[in-house]
Amino acid sequence: MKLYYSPSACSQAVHIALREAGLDAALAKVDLASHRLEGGGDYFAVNPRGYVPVLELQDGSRHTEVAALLQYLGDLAPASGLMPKFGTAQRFEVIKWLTFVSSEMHKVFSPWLWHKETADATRKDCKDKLALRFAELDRVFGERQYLAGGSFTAADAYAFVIVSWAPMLGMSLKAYPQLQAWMARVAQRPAVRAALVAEGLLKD
Ligand SMILES: N[C@@H](CCC(=O)N[C@@H](CS)C(=O)NCC(=O)O)C(=O)O
Repeated sequence: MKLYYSPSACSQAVHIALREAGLDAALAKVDLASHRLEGGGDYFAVNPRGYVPVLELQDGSRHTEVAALLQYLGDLAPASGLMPKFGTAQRFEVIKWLTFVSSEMHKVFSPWLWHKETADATRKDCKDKLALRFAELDRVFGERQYLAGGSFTAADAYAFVIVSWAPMLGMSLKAYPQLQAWMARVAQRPAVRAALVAEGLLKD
């Protein structure tokens, strides 16, 4: 497999899942400002949308959408616990949170808050909405250790990356102590640390 990624981008959730699942993948770094591949090449030729992540499988097929990729990888490695067994209430819970993170958080941050040309009113609306989401997660983590219950799943990998963008956009997490404690718990996982080191964001 090959993962097209950019450091700190949402592709990091897939990167973390690969490592949690113990699956081998080559990494291809993309510069999202220029949409060029490290070492040369037009990234639009890989993904006409210009987005990371793209996961390339052994057969050469290329696949997108963080929430779908996380489910695929979790299913390849059932022992990882990333995706609970098909048909269980636990799996339903994980899929629910993956969808929530994708539609209610990821796409509120991105593209709006990353683009300098976003109007102040839009920026404020996005930040207000995200503050509500952080408060909700803070309440959730007051009751459970991880998003879908007592153990780390694909939903935590996704939420971790998206919440980690908050400080980069001037949003403090100080008002959400349970959310901060969960971030610290996830950040300590060996697979998460390894992904951050490989992306050049953390020293070994
Ligand atoms: N729906 C896509 C969204 C992916 C996405 O938003 N990727 C961002 C980085 S987090 C990106 O590559 N942006 C580059 C651009 O806007 O050109 C998914 O879930 O994979």
